[in-house]
Amino acid sequence: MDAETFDLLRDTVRRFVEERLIPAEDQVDRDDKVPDEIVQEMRDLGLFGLSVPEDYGGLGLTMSEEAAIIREVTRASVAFRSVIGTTVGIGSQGIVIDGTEAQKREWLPRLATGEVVASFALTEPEAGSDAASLRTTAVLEGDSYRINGTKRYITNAPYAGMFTLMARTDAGVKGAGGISAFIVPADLPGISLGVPDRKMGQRGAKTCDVIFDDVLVPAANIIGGVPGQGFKTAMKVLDRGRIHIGAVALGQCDRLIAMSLAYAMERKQFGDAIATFQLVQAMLADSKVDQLAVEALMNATAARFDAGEKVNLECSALKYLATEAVGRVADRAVQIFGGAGYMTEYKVERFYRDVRLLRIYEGTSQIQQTIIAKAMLRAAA
Ligand code: COS
Repeated sequence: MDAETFDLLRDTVRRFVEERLIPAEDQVDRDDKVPDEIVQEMRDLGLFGLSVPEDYGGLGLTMSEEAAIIREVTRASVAFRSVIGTTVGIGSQGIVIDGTEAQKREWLPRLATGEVVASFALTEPEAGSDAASLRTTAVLEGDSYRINGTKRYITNAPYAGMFTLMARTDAGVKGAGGISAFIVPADLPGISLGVPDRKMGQRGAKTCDVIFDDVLVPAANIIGGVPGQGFKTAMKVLDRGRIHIGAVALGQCDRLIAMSLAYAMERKQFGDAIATFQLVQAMLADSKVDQLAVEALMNATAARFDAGEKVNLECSALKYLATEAVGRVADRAVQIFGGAGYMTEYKVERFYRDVRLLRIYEGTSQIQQTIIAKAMLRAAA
């Protein structure tokens, strides 16, 4: 996208966040749902199609541009990002990265408009961090696969029109090599949803189990057409997703710092605004340093990703740095607000709970550390 059009898009999103999303945050928290009219406005703005190439009806943003837009969107409650998150990110990108031309033509245009919501189904009751141990089976019968298994904590499953599903097509291969990625339309017979999960935070973002009971999926729905490649597809999707989550953490840092500053300048104790006290200034400064460090690594990693460099170590480093940083920023925000920080009406306690998930999903901090260290050891060997 040319710079001028992109600036226009960013300004439009910024206004939408200020005028529509932030004022609706309390309602989303109360109702545990993003209002339908806001979802429609997100469709109208093209937000579901940020990462779909223009040839397939999307905006075709680069990773750097996508990260900048997601940063704007996540200056509001993360529940809004969640509406588009799986369709822009992990749910669609398997098709974009590894899909056949026919798969792209069939699915991407409807994902780009938001007509179809995509979900990513990797995690299982007994396969979380150890994704390669997943047990969902896909057994070839004629020209279809019969799929059985349960997927857990699947974001947007209640709204999904399709799942990018990882299942074991080769029972003889225990680890990553036996796994294939499938495009599974959500209306196939045999698919059912568990009850919605009750969570620590992120009210308005929906997750639940998805149960596959003798679901027949055409063999032509294997992403890229070749069985056994699904784990690698999932890893490539997650690498990219980790830049996206870095942007989510950064947007939340921006918001929390703005709230902390405003409160510190207005709240008076000992006859002065608490922002004049050096111990409060130290907390503000530490949060600014965290924000600047995340911003620098995000911009550098996204730019190198766009240049086609191999950056999986950096993707993990960014996800790790950004999500731990926003945890610290949220904790300081609660501290700066003092007693008010613990009270629901001041909102920072909600952000504090919301951002806790960022250090866990799409690969825990500990998984990122092991990915980074393994890459270092490989390079040194
Ligand atoms: N890009 C491309 N290919 C990759 C890759 C990447 N980033 N990471 C791994 N692979 C490939 C490897 O090259 C290897 O292929 P070969 O067998 O041909 O060499 C294969 O995938 C298996 O890799 P590896 O042996 O490293 O896999 P492990 O089972 O050790 O697991 C981790 C790797 C732990 C990194 C992986 O399971 C993981 O990311 N877990 C976290 C899962 C997660 O994020 N879950 C969140 C829920 S989904 S929102």
